[in-house]
Amino acid sequence: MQNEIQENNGMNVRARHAVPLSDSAFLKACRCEKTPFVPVWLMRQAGRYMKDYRDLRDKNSFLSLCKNPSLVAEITVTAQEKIKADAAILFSDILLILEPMGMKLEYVKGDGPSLLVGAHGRAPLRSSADVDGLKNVDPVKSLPFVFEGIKQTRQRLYSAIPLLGFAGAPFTLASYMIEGGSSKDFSLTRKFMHEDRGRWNILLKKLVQSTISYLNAQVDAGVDAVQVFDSWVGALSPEEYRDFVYPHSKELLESIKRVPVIHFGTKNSNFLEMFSEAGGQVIGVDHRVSLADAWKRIGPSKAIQGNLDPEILLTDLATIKKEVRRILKEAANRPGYIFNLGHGVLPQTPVENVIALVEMVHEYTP
Ligand code: 1CP
Repeated sequence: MQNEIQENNGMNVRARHAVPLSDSAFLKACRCEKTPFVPVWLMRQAGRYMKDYRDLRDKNSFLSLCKNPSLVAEITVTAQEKIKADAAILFSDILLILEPMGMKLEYVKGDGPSLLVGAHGRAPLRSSADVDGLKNVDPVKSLPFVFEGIKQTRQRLYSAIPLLGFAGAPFTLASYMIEGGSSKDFSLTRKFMHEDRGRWNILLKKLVQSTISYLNAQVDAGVDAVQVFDSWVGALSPEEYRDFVYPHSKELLESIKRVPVIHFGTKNSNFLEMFSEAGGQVIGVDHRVSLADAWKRIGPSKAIQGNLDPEILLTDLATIKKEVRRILKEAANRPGYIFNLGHGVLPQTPVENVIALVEMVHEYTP
């Protein structure tokens, strides 16, 4: 079984990665170059669906895992090796940067993240004074565990596997600060935005400045590409995206120059062109848009990443295979394609299905 798994597509795992890192299928696809197989990795590939992670999590809080570079490296590398993904993503979280900006960050069991203003957590971000009080982050000083985690991961990861760093996009980060945590309708965020455009712009500028320093410091520490997650941008109308978010995302995305940038969003298919224009060499699309349509609208100069519905991984292997084939057919051997999900792996996903999915993508490739 193991041999069978390793030798799909006439290539064993070593052969697949017996190239210098810069010629890895993932980095080639980011540059829209032809690849010998379709590279695949999964958002949230290191996480609660994996027993190895749950075992570590039983003994440690989520934040203490994120702040321990040796465990960060272990979780990142274990996930990549277990599922044989063609890239690893650093184990961390988009919300960590909000702590040194002056927010109290907690992960409450069952309720998700909580974000409140001030060291003692007064209330969610609401006023101009709250915005004015936010600090610009010097990431090397305030998030040293992230960069040490990158260095240790790079040492432990197979040398030809690219390592991705990441950050939240300014809209998605602002939404957690204003809502005080996760949200379904983002109504407080949109109210905040419409009520006082000046205050909104100051907030987003602060987030952009800190995130530029943060991502550049990740590149200095050794990541090979970065992904910017605008996970909740689909809450906006096209006009709201254009007026309140696009200029800020553009400034962030254009400021990261040394590695490929993946710009990911969900539920944004009615303003995908604008989202793509904001920046990123690779556009991450969700499962609510077809790849063929996304390509027409994004154009041939950018690579595309996506877009299997994560719920499909909760079904059976035959269904997964059917969907994988459909998506790969739509990708049609186009250079500049990275297989991924439309959003992150769900916690209840069977790990065998994830392993099988990666194999199916590798096998299918002509
Ligand atoms: O309880 C636990 O064990 C914590 C669960 C967990 C994990 C494993 C959280 C809390 N974050 C993470 C890791 C994480 N988060 C990674 C690295 C692992 C990997 O991808 O393999 C990454 C890239 C993220 C990014 C992240 N965090 C995003 C963007 C991706 C997405 O899913 O849209 C978002 C929105 C967050 C916020 C967050 N972190 C954690 C929770 C519960 C939430 C809230 C999610 C929500 O609002 O629905």
